[in-house]
Amino acid sequence: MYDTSHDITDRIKKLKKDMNAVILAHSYQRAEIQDLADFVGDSLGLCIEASKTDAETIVFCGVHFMAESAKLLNPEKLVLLPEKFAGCPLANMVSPQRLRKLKDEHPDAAVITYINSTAAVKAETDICCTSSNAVKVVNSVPEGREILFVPDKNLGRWVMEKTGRDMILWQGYCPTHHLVIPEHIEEMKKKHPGALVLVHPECSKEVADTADFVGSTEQIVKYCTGSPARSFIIGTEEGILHRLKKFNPDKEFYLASEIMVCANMKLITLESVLRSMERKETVIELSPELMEKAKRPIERMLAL
Ligand code: CIZ
Repeated sequence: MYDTSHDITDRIKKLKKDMNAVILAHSYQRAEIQDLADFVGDSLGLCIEASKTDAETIVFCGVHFMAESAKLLNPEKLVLLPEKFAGCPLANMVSPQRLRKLKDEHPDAAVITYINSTAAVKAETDICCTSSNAVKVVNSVPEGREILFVPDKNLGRWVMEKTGRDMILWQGYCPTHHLVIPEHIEEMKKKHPGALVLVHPECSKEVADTADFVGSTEQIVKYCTGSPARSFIIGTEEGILHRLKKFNPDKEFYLASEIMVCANMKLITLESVLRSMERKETVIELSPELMEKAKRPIERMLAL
């Protein structure tokens, strides 16, 4: 039993050394987890950082599909997810069986799958994308070829607008982003006149249309850090505010709506990180065949 967060943090740091581990935290994690981590960022950036280290163990503070991606890109490393029930509702809105059925109906289509998906769905995919590179990935598909875009309908619609390409959109969505409505933004604009509005492309069209900038978490951080503006209304998961404030202590950041908190992301606590490292759980295990198939669309994306 440990009394204070200070004790827990010291214990985690010792275990990290003993296990030759690296701690990765997604930008949507709790502040204390971000402060503990070796790297903080988006899911793909974190997996790439991990592959550059000589760590033997990756403790992935994020949700299940992210830890799977870390395993795909670091097959020889032990990957631990501190909370086994930290899932992603968006990733769970598509199954490989249902995707195979849609592919059967569109046998010539290219399948583009958002990184927010399970390894089993990635295995059914031609190429992956992130919210940072989705436009580039869609533009890489030859004109005239049909595209199935999976699973986020909001990101897909936004990319359609940006590229002028028509796509068949899987009807999935991230509840944390999709449930925000323009009235939330209007209310925040009234409270904070002059603040710029930045939202994630997982938000609905109605919300994206109210924004000064639409982009991924990394693009939002870059935009705010480089902007001469002093205050910002942020339409993505609450955890990003910690990073934004850290990089920009003299600027003001306001969450677009108090509903933008992902309960799955917040399952991970200092206590669960410690428990996970002590007990070596939950280990991410994928069969060699699945790894082989699911890695290919990520490699294609990275090669672009
Ligand atoms: O790719 C990620 O990590 C997510 C979930 C969103 C983003 O925009 O970074």
